[in-house]
Amino acid sequence: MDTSEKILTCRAAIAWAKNSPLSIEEVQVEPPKAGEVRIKLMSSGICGSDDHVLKGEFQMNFPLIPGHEGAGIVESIGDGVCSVKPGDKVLTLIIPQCRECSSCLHPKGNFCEKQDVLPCHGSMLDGTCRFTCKGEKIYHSFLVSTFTEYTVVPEIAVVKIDDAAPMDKVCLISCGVPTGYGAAVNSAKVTPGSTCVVFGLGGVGSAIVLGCKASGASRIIGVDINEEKFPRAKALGVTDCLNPQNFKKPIQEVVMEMTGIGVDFAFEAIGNPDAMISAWDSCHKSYGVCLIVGVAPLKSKLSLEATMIISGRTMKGVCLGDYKTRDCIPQIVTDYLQNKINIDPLITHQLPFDQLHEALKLYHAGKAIRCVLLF
Ligand code: PAD
Ligand code: ZN
Repeated sequence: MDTSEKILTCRAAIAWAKNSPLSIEEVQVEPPKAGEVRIKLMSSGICGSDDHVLKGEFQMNFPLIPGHEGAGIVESIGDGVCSVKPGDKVLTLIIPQCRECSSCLHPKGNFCEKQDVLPCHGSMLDGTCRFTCKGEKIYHSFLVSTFTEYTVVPEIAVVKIDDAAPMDKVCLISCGVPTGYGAAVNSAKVTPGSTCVVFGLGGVGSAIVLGCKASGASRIIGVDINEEKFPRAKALGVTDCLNPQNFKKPIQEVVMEMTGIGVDFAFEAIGNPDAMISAWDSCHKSYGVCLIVGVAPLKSKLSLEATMIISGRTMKGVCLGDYKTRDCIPQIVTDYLQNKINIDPLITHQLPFDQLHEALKLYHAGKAIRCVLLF
Protein backbone atom coordinates (compact mmCIF):
# COMPACT_ATOMS: atom_id res chain seq x y z
CA MET A 1 0.00 0.00 0.00
CA ASP A 2 1.32 3.45 -0.89
CA THR A 3 1.55 5.41 2.37
CA SER A 4 3.66 8.23 1.01
CA GLU A 5 1.22 11.12 1.25
CA LYS A 6 -0.67 9.88 4.28
CA ILE A 7 -0.33 10.70 7.95
CA LEU A 8 1.07 7.58 9.64
CA THR A 9 0.17 6.46 13.14
CA CYS A 10 2.93 4.63 14.99
CA ARG A 11 4.56 4.18 18.39
CA ALA A 12 7.10 6.66 19.69
CA ALA A 13 8.72 7.53 23.01
CA ILE A 14 7.79 10.96 24.30
CA ALA A 15 9.56 12.99 26.97
CA TRP A 16 6.69 15.20 28.18
CA ALA A 17 9.06 17.29 30.30
CA LYS A 18 12.68 17.22 31.38
CA ASN A 19 13.56 14.66 34.06
CA SER A 20 10.27 12.82 33.54
CA PRO A 21 10.13 9.15 32.48
CA LEU A 22 9.66 8.50 28.78
CA SER A 23 6.29 7.14 27.77
CA ILE A 24 5.60 5.11 24.66
CA GLU A 25 2.58 6.64 22.95
CA GLU A 26 0.68 6.48 19.70
CA VAL A 27 1.78 9.42 17.55
CA GLN A 28 0.82 10.82 14.17
CA VAL A 29 3.68 11.45 11.75
CA GLU A 30 2.93 13.83 8.88
CA PRO A 31 4.23 13.17 5.37
CA PRO A 32 7.53 14.86 4.50
CA LYS A 33 7.33 18.40 3.10
CA ALA A 34 9.58 19.66 0.29
CA GLY A 35 13.23 18.86 1.07
CA GLU A 36 12.30 16.30 3.75
CA VAL A 37 12.44 12.53 4.08
CA ARG A 38 10.23 10.16 6.07
CA ILE A 39 12.10 7.15 7.45
CA LYS A 40 10.96 3.82 8.91
CA LEU A 41 13.47 3.28 11.72
CA MET A 42 15.13 -0.14 12.00
CA SER A 43 17.39 0.59 14.97
CA SER A 44 18.54 3.37 17.27
CA GLY A 45 21.40 3.63 19.72
CA ILE A 46 21.11 5.36 23.07
CA CYS A 47 23.84 8.00 23.20
CA GLY A 48 25.13 10.04 26.14
CA SER A 49 23.67 13.10 24.40
CA ASP A 50 20.17 11.58 24.72
CA ASP A 51 20.75 11.39 28.46
CA HIS A 52 21.73 15.08 28.47
CA VAL A 53 18.47 15.81 26.58
CA LEU A 54 16.29 13.94 29.08
CA LYS A 55 17.98 15.72 31.99
CA GLY A 56 17.37 19.12 30.39
CA GLU A 57 21.10 19.79 29.90
CA PHE A 58 20.48 21.07 26.36
CA GLN A 59 18.31 24.07 25.58
CA MET A 60 15.24 22.31 24.11
CA ASN A 61 11.48 22.49 23.84
CA PHE A 62 9.31 19.78 25.41
CA PRO A 63 7.38 17.56 24.81
CA LEU A 64 9.79 15.93 22.39
CA ILE A 65 10.75 12.61 20.84
CA PRO A 66 14.39 11.94 21.76
CA GLY A 67 17.01 9.83 20.00
CA HIS A 68 19.34 10.69 17.14
CA GLU A 69 21.53 7.63 16.48
CA GLY A 70 19.26 6.04 13.90
CA ALA A 71 19.34 3.60 11.01
CA GLY A 72 16.31 3.05 8.82
CA ILE A 73 14.73 2.75 5.41
CA VAL A 74 13.31 5.67 3.45
CA GLU A 75 9.49 5.37 3.33
CA SER A 76 8.77 8.51 1.29
CA ILE A 77 10.36 11.74 0.14
CA GLY A 78 9.12 15.30 -0.28
CA ASP A 79 9.43 17.43 -3.41
CA GLY A 80 12.94 18.17 -4.56
CA VAL A 81 14.67 15.41 -2.61
CA CYS A 82 17.24 13.77 -4.85
CA SER A 83 19.98 12.24 -2.67
CA VAL A 84 17.78 9.41 -1.30
CA LYS A 85 14.73 7.50 -2.54
CA PRO A 86 12.12 5.17 -1.00
CA GLY A 87 13.67 1.84 -0.07
CA ASP A 88 17.18 3.22 0.52
CA LYS A 89 19.01 2.25 3.70
CA VAL A 90 19.98 5.44 5.50
CA LEU A 91 21.48 6.90 8.67
CA THR A 92 20.15 9.99 10.43
CA LEU A 93 22.66 12.80 11.01
CA ILE A 94 22.63 14.87 14.19
CA ILE A 95 24.91 17.35 12.39
CA PRO A 96 23.55 17.98 8.89
CA GLN A 97 25.60 19.03 5.88
CA CYS A 98 23.82 21.71 3.83
CA ARG A 99 26.84 22.26 1.54
CA GLU A 100 26.00 25.98 1.39
CA CYS A 101 26.95 27.59 4.74
CA SER A 102 30.33 28.96 5.81
CA SER A 103 31.16 25.77 7.77
CA CYS A 104 30.19 23.43 4.95
CA LEU A 105 32.03 25.49 2.32
CA HIS A 106 35.25 25.64 4.38
CA PRO A 107 37.54 22.67 3.78
CA LYS A 108 37.74 21.91 7.52
CA GLY A 109 34.39 23.01 8.98
CA ASN A 110 31.66 20.49 9.75
CA PHE A 111 29.41 22.29 12.24
CA CYS A 112 26.78 23.11 9.62
CA GLU A 113 24.88 26.33 10.32
CA LYS A 114 21.60 24.46 9.79
CA GLN A 115 22.34 22.24 12.83
CA ASP A 116 19.69 22.23 15.54
CA VAL A 117 21.77 21.09 18.51
CA LEU A 118 23.13 24.28 20.07
CA PRO A 119 20.49 25.55 20.60
CA CYS A 120 17.81 23.00 19.71
CA HIS A 121 14.55 24.60 18.54
CA GLY A 122 13.04 21.17 18.01
CA SER A 123 11.37 21.82 14.69
CA MET A 124 12.08 21.09 11.04
CA LEU A 125 13.98 23.77 9.08
CA ASP A 126 10.73 25.64 8.28
CA GLY A 127 9.96 26.03 11.99
CA THR A 128 7.07 23.53 12.08
CA CYS A 129 6.86 20.00 13.53
CA ARG A 130 5.74 16.72 11.93
CA PHE A 131 4.66 14.88 15.11
CA THR A 132 1.45 15.11 17.12
CA CYS A 133 0.17 13.06 20.04
CA LYS A 134 -3.40 13.33 21.34
CA GLY A 135 -3.71 16.50 19.26
CA GLU A 136 -0.67 18.13 20.87
CA LYS A 137 2.41 19.26 18.93
CA ILE A 138 5.47 17.16 19.74
CA TYR A 139 8.95 18.62 19.12
CA HIS A 140 11.80 16.91 17.30
CA SER A 141 15.26 16.51 18.76
CA PHE A 142 18.29 17.65 16.75
CA LEU A 143 16.26 17.57 13.46
CA VAL A 144 16.09 13.77 13.66
CA SER A 145 14.24 12.01 16.60
CA THR A 146 14.80 8.26 16.42
CA PHE A 147 12.96 6.77 19.42
CA THR A 148 9.99 6.29 17.08
CA GLU A 149 8.89 3.82 14.43
CA TYR A 150 8.74 6.62 11.83
CA THR A 151 10.46 9.98 11.73
CA VAL A 152 10.76 12.92 9.35
CA VAL A 153 14.14 14.60 8.78
CA PRO A 154 15.49 17.24 6.39
CA GLU A 155 17.33 15.78 3.41
CA ILE A 156 20.52 17.45 4.65
CA ALA A 157 20.33 15.35 7.84
CA VAL A 158 20.15 11.92 6.21
CA VAL A 159 22.56 9.87 4.14
CA LYS A 160 22.25 6.72 2.04
CA ILE A 161 24.48 3.82 3.06
CA ASP A 162 25.56 0.52 1.52
CA ASP A 163 22.68 -1.87 0.74
CA ALA A 164 24.53 -4.66 2.56
CA ALA A 165 24.67 -2.76 5.89
CA PRO A 166 23.33 -4.78 8.88
CA MET A 167 20.61 -2.45 10.10
CA ASP A 168 20.58 -3.83 13.65
CA LYS A 169 24.10 -2.49 14.18
CA VAL A 170 25.04 0.37 11.88
CA CYS A 171 22.97 2.92 13.80
CA LEU A 172 26.14 3.43 15.88
CA ILE A 173 27.79 4.82 12.74
CA SER A 174 25.21 7.61 12.81
CA CYS A 175 26.84 9.26 15.86
CA GLY A 176 28.93 7.44 18.49
CA VAL A 177 31.41 5.72 16.18
CA PRO A 178 32.30 8.65 13.89
CA THR A 179 32.38 10.95 16.92
CA GLY A 180 34.92 8.90 18.81
CA TYR A 181 36.85 7.16 16.05
CA GLY A 182 37.00 10.41 14.04
CA ALA A 183 38.20 12.41 17.06
CA ALA A 184 41.26 10.13 17.14
CA VAL A 185 41.99 9.41 13.47
CA ASN A 186 40.61 12.49 11.74
CA SER A 187 40.76 15.33 14.23
CA ALA A 188 43.72 14.53 16.51
CA LYS A 189 45.46 12.43 13.86
CA VAL A 190 46.93 10.24 16.60
CA THR A 191 50.47 9.20 15.63
CA PRO A 192 52.08 5.75 15.79
CA GLY A 193 53.90 5.15 19.08
CA SER A 194 52.07 7.98 20.85
CA THR A 195 50.57 8.03 24.34
CA CYS A 196 46.87 8.83 24.74
CA VAL A 197 44.46 9.24 27.64
CA VAL A 198 40.70 8.83 27.23
CA PHE A 199 38.40 10.24 29.92
CA GLY A 200 35.10 8.33 29.84
CA LEU A 201 34.90 4.77 28.52
CA GLY A 202 31.27 4.77 27.36
CA GLY A 203 30.19 4.42 23.72
CA VAL A 204 32.05 7.49 22.49
CA GLY A 205 35.17 6.90 24.63
CA SER A 206 35.31 3.29 23.42
CA ALA A 207 35.19 4.50 19.81
CA ILE A 208 38.05 6.90 20.61
CA VAL A 209 40.04 3.92 21.93
CA LEU A 210 39.33 2.08 18.65
CA GLY A 211 40.71 5.09 16.74
CA CYS A 212 43.82 5.45 18.95
CA LYS A 213 44.56 1.75 18.57
CA ALA A 214 44.03 1.84 14.78
CA SER A 215 46.41 4.81 14.60
CA GLY A 216 49.17 2.84 16.32
CA ALA A 217 49.19 4.51 19.76
CA SER A 218 51.49 2.50 22.00
CA ARG A 219 49.93 3.46 25.32
CA ILE A 220 46.24 4.22 25.88
CA ILE A 221 45.23 5.20 29.40
CA GLY A 222 41.50 4.90 30.12
CA VAL A 223 39.84 6.88 32.92
CA ASP A 224 36.38 6.09 34.26
CA ILE A 225 34.62 6.08 37.63
CA ASN A 226 32.80 2.86 36.67
CA GLU A 227 35.30 0.01 36.88
CA GLU A 228 32.83 -2.32 35.14
CA LYS A 229 33.93 -0.52 31.96
CA PHE A 230 37.55 -1.62 32.35
CA PRO A 231 37.55 -5.22 31.01
CA ARG A 232 35.86 -4.17 27.75
CA ALA A 233 38.12 -1.14 27.43
CA LYS A 234 41.19 -3.37 27.80
CA ALA A 235 39.85 -5.72 25.14
CA LEU A 236 39.61 -2.71 22.79
CA GLY A 237 43.19 -1.61 23.41
CA VAL A 238 43.37 0.37 26.66
CA THR A 239 46.70 -0.45 28.32
CA ASP A 240 46.11 1.15 31.76
CA CYS A 241 42.77 1.77 33.50
CA LEU A 242 42.38 4.44 36.18
CA ASN A 243 39.47 5.16 38.51
CA PRO A 244 39.97 8.74 39.81
CA GLN A 245 38.05 7.79 42.97
CA ASN A 246 40.88 5.44 43.97
CA PHE A 247 43.39 8.30 44.25
CA LYS A 248 43.76 11.08 46.80
CA LYS A 249 45.47 13.37 44.26
CA PRO A 250 43.98 14.78 41.06
CA ILE A 251 44.00 12.20 38.28
CA GLN A 252 46.07 14.45 35.98
CA GLU A 253 48.93 14.19 38.49
CA VAL A 254 48.67 10.41 38.31
CA VAL A 255 48.81 10.55 34.49
CA MET A 256 51.83 12.90 34.69
CA GLU A 257 53.64 10.49 37.04
CA MET A 258 52.82 7.49 34.84
CA THR A 259 54.10 9.15 31.68
CA GLY A 260 56.81 11.42 33.14
CA ILE A 261 56.06 14.16 30.60
CA GLY A 262 52.32 14.07 29.90
CA VAL A 263 50.45 12.51 27.03
CA ASP A 264 50.53 13.36 23.33
CA PHE A 265 46.74 13.23 23.01
CA ALA A 266 44.02 13.58 25.67
CA PHE A 267 40.31 13.09 24.96
CA GLU A 268 37.38 14.06 27.14
CA ALA A 269 34.30 11.94 26.40
CA ILE A 270 32.13 12.53 29.47
CA GLY A 271 30.78 16.08 29.24
CA ASN A 272 32.24 17.12 32.60
CA PRO A 273 34.13 20.45 32.86
CA ASP A 274 36.39 19.13 35.68
CA ALA A 275 37.37 16.16 33.51
CA MET A 276 38.07 18.59 30.65
CA ILE A 277 40.59 20.40 32.90
CA SER A 278 42.09 17.04 33.90
CA ALA A 279 42.45 16.11 30.22
CA TRP A 280 44.14 19.46 29.47
CA ASP A 281 46.48 19.12 32.45
CA SER A 282 47.39 15.56 31.39
CA CYS A 283 48.82 16.77 28.07
CA HIS A 284 52.47 17.40 27.36
CA LYS A 285 52.97 21.11 28.06
CA SER A 286 54.45 21.88 24.68
CA TYR A 287 52.96 19.65 22.03
CA GLY A 288 50.08 17.86 23.78
CA VAL A 289 46.68 18.07 22.13
CA CYS A 290 43.47 17.99 24.19
CA LEU A 291 40.25 17.13 22.37
CA ILE A 292 36.92 17.98 23.95
CA VAL A 293 34.27 15.55 22.71
CA GLY A 294 31.86 15.44 25.67
CA VAL A 295 29.06 18.00 25.75
CA ALA A 296 29.25 20.00 28.98
CA PRO A 297 26.02 21.21 30.64
CA LEU A 298 24.52 24.41 29.29
CA LYS A 299 26.32 27.59 30.42
CA SER A 300 29.01 25.69 32.35
CA LYS A 301 32.46 27.32 32.19
CA LEU A 302 36.04 26.07 31.98
CA SER A 303 38.67 27.61 34.23
CA LEU A 304 42.23 27.10 32.97
CA GLU A 305 45.49 28.43 34.38
CA ALA A 306 45.92 31.21 31.82
CA THR A 307 49.72 31.63 32.09
CA MET A 308 50.35 28.03 31.12
CA ILE A 309 48.49 28.34 27.82
CA ILE A 310 51.55 29.85 26.10
CA SER A 311 53.58 26.67 26.56
CA GLY A 312 52.11 25.37 23.31
CA ARG A 313 49.40 22.85 24.17
CA THR A 314 46.33 22.81 21.96
CA MET A 315 42.71 22.43 23.03
CA LYS A 316 40.19 21.64 20.33
CA GLY A 317 36.49 20.93 20.38
CA VAL A 318 35.37 18.18 18.04
CA CYS A 319 31.91 17.44 16.80
CA LEU A 320 31.09 14.20 14.95
CA GLY A 321 34.79 13.49 14.52
CA ASP A 322 35.25 16.61 12.36
CA TYR A 323 33.65 14.66 9.51
CA LYS A 324 31.55 16.42 6.91
CA THR A 325 28.72 14.07 7.68
CA ARG A 326 27.01 13.32 4.34
CA ASP A 327 30.38 13.13 2.56
CA CYS A 328 32.17 10.89 5.05
CA ILE A 329 29.80 8.75 7.12
CA PRO A 330 28.80 6.27 4.35
CA GLN A 331 32.48 5.38 3.95
CA ILE A 332 32.66 4.33 7.63
CA VAL A 333 29.78 1.91 6.98
CA THR A 334 31.67 0.53 3.98
CA ASP A 335 34.86 0.27 6.07
CA TYR A 336 32.87 -1.71 8.64
CA LEU A 337 31.54 -4.05 5.93
CA GLN A 338 35.13 -4.53 4.71
CA ASN A 339 36.38 -5.32 8.23
CA LYS A 340 38.55 -2.20 8.36
CA ILE A 341 36.82 -1.09 11.56
CA ASN A 342 34.95 -3.33 13.98
CA ILE A 343 32.08 -1.69 15.84
CA ASP A 344 30.61 -4.96 17.15
CA PRO A 345 32.34 -4.83 20.58
CA LEU A 346 30.60 -1.50 21.27
CA ILE A 347 27.17 -3.15 21.00
CA THR A 348 26.71 -4.86 24.34
CA HIS A 349 22.93 -5.14 24.23
CA GLN A 350 20.08 -5.19 21.70
CA LEU A 351 16.47 -4.88 22.84
CA PRO A 352 13.12 -4.44 21.11
CA PHE A 353 11.86 -0.83 21.15
CA ASP A 354 9.06 -1.67 23.58
CA GLN A 355 11.75 -2.56 26.15
CA LEU A 356 13.07 1.00 26.03
CA HIS A 357 12.78 1.36 29.81
CA GLU A 358 14.91 -1.74 30.33
CA ALA A 359 17.45 -0.29 27.88
CA LEU A 360 17.56 3.02 29.76
CA LYS A 361 17.97 1.11 33.02
CA LEU A 362 21.01 -0.69 31.57
CA TYR A 363 22.40 2.65 30.41
CA HIS A 364 21.93 4.35 33.78
CA ALA A 365 23.35 1.40 35.68
CA GLY A 366 26.50 1.73 33.54
CA LYS A 367 26.06 -1.84 32.24
CA ALA A 368 25.91 -1.04 28.53
CA ILE A 369 28.45 0.46 26.18
CA ARG A 370 25.72 0.84 23.58
CA CYS A 371 22.28 -0.75 23.88
CA VAL A 372 20.64 -0.79 20.45
CA LEU A 373 16.85 -0.51 20.23
CA LEU A 374 15.36 -2.64 17.47
CA PHE A 375 12.10 -1.76 15.71
P1 PAD B 1 28.22 7.30 28.04
O1 PAD B 1 27.27 7.64 29.13
O2 PAD B 1 28.11 6.02 27.33
O3 PAD B 1 29.72 7.40 28.61
C1 PAD B 1 30.16 8.31 29.59
C2 PAD B 1 31.20 7.59 30.47
O4 PAD B 1 31.77 8.55 31.36
C3 PAD B 1 30.60 6.47 31.33
O5 PAD B 1 31.38 5.30 31.17
C4 PAD B 1 30.71 7.03 32.75
O6 PAD B 1 30.92 6.01 33.71
C5 PAD B 1 31.90 7.94 32.63
N1 PAD B 1 31.96 9.01 33.63
C6 PAD B 1 30.93 9.75 34.11
N2 PAD B 1 31.39 10.69 34.98
C7 PAD B 1 32.73 10.51 35.04
C8 PAD B 1 33.78 11.16 35.77
N3 PAD B 1 33.52 12.19 36.56
N4 PAD B 1 35.06 10.73 35.60
C9 PAD B 1 35.33 9.68 34.76
N5 PAD B 1 34.38 9.03 34.05
C10 PAD B 1 33.11 9.44 34.19
O7 PAD B 1 28.10 8.51 27.01
P2 PAD B 1 28.67 8.58 25.51
O8 PAD B 1 29.95 7.87 25.45
O9 PAD B 1 27.58 8.22 24.58
O10 PAD B 1 28.88 10.16 25.38
C11 PAD B 1 29.93 10.80 26.08
C12 PAD B 1 29.88 12.30 25.87
O11 PAD B 1 30.10 12.59 24.48
C13 PAD B 1 28.53 12.93 26.21
O12 PAD B 1 28.75 14.19 26.83
C14 PAD B 1 27.88 13.13 24.86
O13 PAD B 1 26.94 14.18 24.87
C15 PAD B 1 29.10 13.50 24.04
C16 PAD B 1 28.92 13.37 22.56
N6 PAD B 1 29.54 14.29 21.79
C17 PAD B 1 29.42 14.23 20.45
C18 PAD B 1 30.18 15.23 19.63
O14 PAD B 1 30.01 15.25 18.41
N7 PAD B 1 31.04 16.03 20.24
C19 PAD B 1 28.65 13.24 19.83
C20 PAD B 1 28.06 12.28 20.64
C21 PAD B 1 28.19 12.34 22.00
ZN1 ZN C 1 25.08 11.02 19.79
